[in-house]
Amino acid sequence: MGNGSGGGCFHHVMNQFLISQPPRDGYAGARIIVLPVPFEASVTYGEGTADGPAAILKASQQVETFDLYFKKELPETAIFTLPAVRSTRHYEEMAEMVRSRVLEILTDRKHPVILGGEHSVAIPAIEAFHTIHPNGCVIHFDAHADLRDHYRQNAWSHACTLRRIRDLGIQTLSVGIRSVCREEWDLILKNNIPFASPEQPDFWETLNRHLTSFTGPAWLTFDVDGLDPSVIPATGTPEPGGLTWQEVMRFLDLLAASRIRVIGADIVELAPAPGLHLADFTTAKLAHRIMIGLMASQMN
Ligand SMILES: [Mn+2]
Repeated sequence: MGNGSGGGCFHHVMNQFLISQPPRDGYAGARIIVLPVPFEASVTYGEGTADGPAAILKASQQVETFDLYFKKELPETAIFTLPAVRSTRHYEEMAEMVRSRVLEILTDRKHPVILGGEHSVAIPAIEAFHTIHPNGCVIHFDAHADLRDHYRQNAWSHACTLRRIRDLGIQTLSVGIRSVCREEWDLILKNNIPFASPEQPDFWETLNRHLTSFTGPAWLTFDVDGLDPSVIPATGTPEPGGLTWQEVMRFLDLLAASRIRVIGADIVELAPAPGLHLADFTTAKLAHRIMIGLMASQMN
């Protein structure tokens, strides 16, 4: 296991997103609250997602605060990063901490942005979102359907994330999917689960049609393996045929132009690897784009 974001000997590691020092007005003055969750328990292939949050925070120091794509810059006080949740390998222990933090952030009418960690960190965050926004929906970006009921006897595996979210009765839209098992495919057809796959020729048309049928507050759960592994090679379960960086920008654009208001987000499954710091930087830039493109417009 790597050093994660814990460990007393890593005080020099930057602990704020984008900036080196906490903003002047701290949590109270910020509208976007970053919560690092270095949780990794159900890894099935490559390891290392526990090191994701620290790597993203470190790489974010290199991200330009002015965003050329959306031609916007957030005020210096807009983003505040909380200390990482305590490291544990027990799902329920992590879930309890994430659920209560996210509930508090949403109650304070701020935007939570979780940095994972494996994908299961999204479940308690979305439970909290669902409590505050019972009519809200979930936009799910991923290479994998994550609809298995169990995986290796574990109902809280990263392979079951969307299944657990749908168990809450939340409307979902999966984007980027290109790996589905037979059980998942049967479930998609039986329950008419909305998805858009880059393996299908009408991907953009399908995505657009679904996006226009969704309204209201949303949680964006963003697995970086939805991008092509040539863009983000440092992830546990890479899958060829993913979206390019430009295509993800187009997706964010469509989302921003829709009637969906993204309230909170998680960015998960980065598994930093030596020599692949481009993946850390790309993930940090992506997290910033999500804040600028989808959340800043709701701030005044
Ligand atoms: Mn995935």
